[in-house]
Amino acid sequence: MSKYKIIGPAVPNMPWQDRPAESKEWMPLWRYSENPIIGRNPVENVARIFNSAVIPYEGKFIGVFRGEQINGIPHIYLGHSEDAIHWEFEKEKINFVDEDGNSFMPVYAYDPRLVKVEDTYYMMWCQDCYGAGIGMAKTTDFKTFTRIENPFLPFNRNAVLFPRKINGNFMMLSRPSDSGHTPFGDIYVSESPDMVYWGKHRHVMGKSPEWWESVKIGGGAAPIETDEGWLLFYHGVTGTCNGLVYSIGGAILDIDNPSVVKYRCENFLLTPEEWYEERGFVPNVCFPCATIHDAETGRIAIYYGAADTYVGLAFTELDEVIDYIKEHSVVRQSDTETGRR
Ligand code: BMA
Repeated sequence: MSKYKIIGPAVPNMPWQDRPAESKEWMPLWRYSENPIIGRNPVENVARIFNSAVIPYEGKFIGVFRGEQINGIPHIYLGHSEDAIHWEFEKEKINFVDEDGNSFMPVYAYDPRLVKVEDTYYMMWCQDCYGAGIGMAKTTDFKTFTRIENPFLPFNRNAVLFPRKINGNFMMLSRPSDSGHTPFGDIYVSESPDMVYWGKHRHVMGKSPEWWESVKIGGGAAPIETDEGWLLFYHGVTGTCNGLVYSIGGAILDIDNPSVVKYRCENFLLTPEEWYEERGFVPNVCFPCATIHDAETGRIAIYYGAADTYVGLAFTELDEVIDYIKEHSVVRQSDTETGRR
């Protein structure tokens, strides 16, 4: 009998691997043994795919992938998969259109997230907005991607939509900061009745004194609805004499007021340890952008970019990860002082 419940559909064909015997049982996540699931030069003229989002679609899986072209400029590529592990990519980057169907491409696009709300799939990414800003598009068929209004002023990154409206409004996490290699950043939440006008901006949680997330944090995968609250996998960044290190953290937000942090794990859930996380275009990066999860079994697969070069897959189970977050939870005043109550 499971202790906690994922609220959502069953995904019986989701990727899964039991915890391997050699994995430390006190660690809440374990890696897929065949990582990385996407290697170098995966598409003609694309050197690396990483920081990407996937979702169940018509009994199979579909995803939006950050493809670093061989001119160094990132764009988003569509991928299809039967098992959410082996991916086939379309050769051409996604051609975004405006509402009249005319091509409307961002100058660059990276770190996409993909979230279904009701019958529509929304994609959000980081793009040029005279500095780093958030771009958004919607699709219902993964053939036409229509851009919608930019939700926030620059500078901002890591926009992550909640998978359903809350109190009648769309809700989205984001991480306002400055342009360039942002030296600071907390997670905020904003609301919109129509995906055009966003407001009621609230602080959710800040960087913390815990060293692994002491520089900045940012939303990762779309929050998972559970009977304990919204389970959020996010990234936390530390600074070293040799550059930044990105790890995966976990928190649980209030189900009706997600600006309120119920539990926040003081330990990272996953940090760069494997060669594909430590070695690549940017070393020491684990950057979560999506999960696939099954309400029937409580299984969760986390997709994360590794070293700005590869895509890795890690697994956990709902009971295990929630208990771990609760047992190691430290919620500080900076996570609550301006939270909506
Ligand atoms: C961040 C983003 C991510 C990237 C990370 C590490 O600022 O640009 O796309 O994975 O840096 O380079």
